[in-house]
This record gives sequence, C-alpha cells and structure tokens, in this order.
Amino acid sequence: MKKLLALALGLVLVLNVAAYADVVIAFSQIGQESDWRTANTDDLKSAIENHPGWKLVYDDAQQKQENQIKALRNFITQNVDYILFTGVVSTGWDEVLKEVNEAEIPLLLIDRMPDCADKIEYVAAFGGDFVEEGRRQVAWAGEYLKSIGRGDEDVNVVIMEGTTGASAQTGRTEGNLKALESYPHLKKVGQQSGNFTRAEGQAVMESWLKSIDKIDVLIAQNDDMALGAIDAIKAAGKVPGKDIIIVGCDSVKAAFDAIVAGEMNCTVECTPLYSRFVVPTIEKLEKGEKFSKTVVHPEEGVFDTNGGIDLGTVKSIKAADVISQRQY
Ligand code: GZL
Repeated sequence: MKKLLALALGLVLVLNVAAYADVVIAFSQIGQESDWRTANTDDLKSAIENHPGWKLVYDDAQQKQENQIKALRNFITQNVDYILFTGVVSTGWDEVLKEVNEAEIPLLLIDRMPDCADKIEYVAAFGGDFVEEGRRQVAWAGEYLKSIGRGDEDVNVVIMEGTTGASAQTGRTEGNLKALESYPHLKKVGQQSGNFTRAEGQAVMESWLKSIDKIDVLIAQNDDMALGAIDAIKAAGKVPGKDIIIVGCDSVKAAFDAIVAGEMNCTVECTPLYSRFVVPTIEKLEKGEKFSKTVVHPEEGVFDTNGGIDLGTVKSIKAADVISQRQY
C-alpha cells in the first residue's frame, strides 16, 4: 500500500513539474546603440517575461559579432526552445546558424536579415524594408525642396550611414543612392558611417562641417545620428532644419521632438515593436503549427514638419499631429 502511495505521489509531482515547465525563449540582441534598439529590446523582453509559462534568456552583445556567436552557442548548450536573432552585421553567421539548425531549435529572425538566410532554416523573419526606407528618405528631400520652390536648385547632400555591413545600412544606402538618380539636383558630396550612434553622428558632422564648403541636406540612416549631427550643426553656429535640411529614420520620440522644435525636418518610420509578430508565432508553434520561412515587412509611415509630401507609396504626416500617440 505504501509503495502504491509513493508511486502515486511521485506521478503527481512529475505531472505537476511538467505542467509548469517553462518555454525557454533566447534572444541574441545587438546592443544598446540607439533609442530604436532600446525600444526593440524593451518590447520583446516585456512581452516574453510577462507571458504565462515563458522564460527569457537574454544576451546583449554590445555591438560585437563575436559576442553574438558566443551567445548563440550558449543557447544551443542550454537547449532553449526558441531563438530570436538579429545580427549586428549581415555576414559571418553561416556556421553558427547551421549549428542552431542542427540542434533543431526553431529560429526567428528579428529586424535584420543575415546574408545566409537562403542557406539556413528559420521559422519567420520580421524586419523593415530598408531599401524602401532609404528611398523614402531621399525622395522626401527631393519632393520637399520642390514644394518650397528649390526643385531646380543644385543642393549638396551628405549621407550618414549606419553600422557598416548591417543589412539596415546596406539596404538604406541602396535605397538612398537609387533615389538620388531620380533627383539630379541632389548632389552627393559626402558618405560616411556614424555607426547608428548619436556620438558618432556628431563627430562625423563636425568633420564634414570643417571639410565640406556647403552642406544643404543631411540624410541620416537613423534618428540618433541625426540628433548628434544637430548638436554639431548648432555648435558650428548654423541653424539645423533651416541651413541644413535633416532627414532621419526610425521615427523615435526624440526625432518627433526635434521636428516639432523646428530642428529636424523628417523621419522615416521603421517600427522596433516586433512582439506583436513574435508572440503569436511562438504560440502557434507551441500548438504544432508549421511555417514556411515567412518574411514580414510591417507597413510604416513618414513624419515631417507640415505633412502632405507624396512619396508614391506613402504620404507624409505632420509630426505635431501624432506626437502624443508615440510609444517610444
Ligand atoms: C533598423 C535597425 C537599426 C535602426 C537603428 O531595423 O536595425 O538599428 O535604424 C538601430 O537605430 O541601431
């Protein structure tokens, strides 16, 4: 009788533990280089940590690829249930992501795509259409200048690129340069990386202000670099948003504040809020649903001083009209 009781008790214990076994979701994050990245991290961490029965294993790589590779291998060793991954650069992931595949851990690509995406297995990918975002930045500048009667004036444009080799940088640069072909009066006089950070954006603009006679338009591939450039422009005694037209990307709150203050002219949206895609995908996977490598590019907006600039795929919205609704 005692043995039977002990057996029953053991069974209840095992069932109990099994019922509460967490789904372990590992997230290899690039770092904390920008407001966009912070919003992306906060959104995914809180959604996973607050989900019943889910546990987060998080790694901040401080923008170093070797740290991400180490983190991915640790996730494999810990035999986590899912891996979320966005790469600081696009190359150098083939081997470690194949190891993730061999470990049969479902991989979800967030934000940036690795170049080896076609050679590895992943469940789904969620990220901006970076080429279109780059196109929109230059098209906005071209259309804005036309709207203020400067469409036929040759103007000098500098392009401040994101982290060299990141898919967000390569995509936006492709979109920037392609769009310049449609606006022959926009003359590119500078192109340099500010590594997606405010400090480096300020440093690059400081050096440009010393080395380039006249800058009329700054295309900054994220808002943090645009805000750093604004600091440099003001320190040089020039008026940002007027002497130099400033177009950012990401649509973070600080950019809306700068636009409303008249120090910035436009920001092209690229949402960092991916939990709305990731959570339902994992919930479906937990129920046994299958996926075939879907890629989702969320629809985005363009925000500027006055609104109404038609970019073909989207018309700009007046930043002051929506600033109170912005979440990050
Ligand atoms: C874009 C993302 C970029 C942002 C930057 O999806 O990868 O990285 O534009 C961030 O702000 O650093």
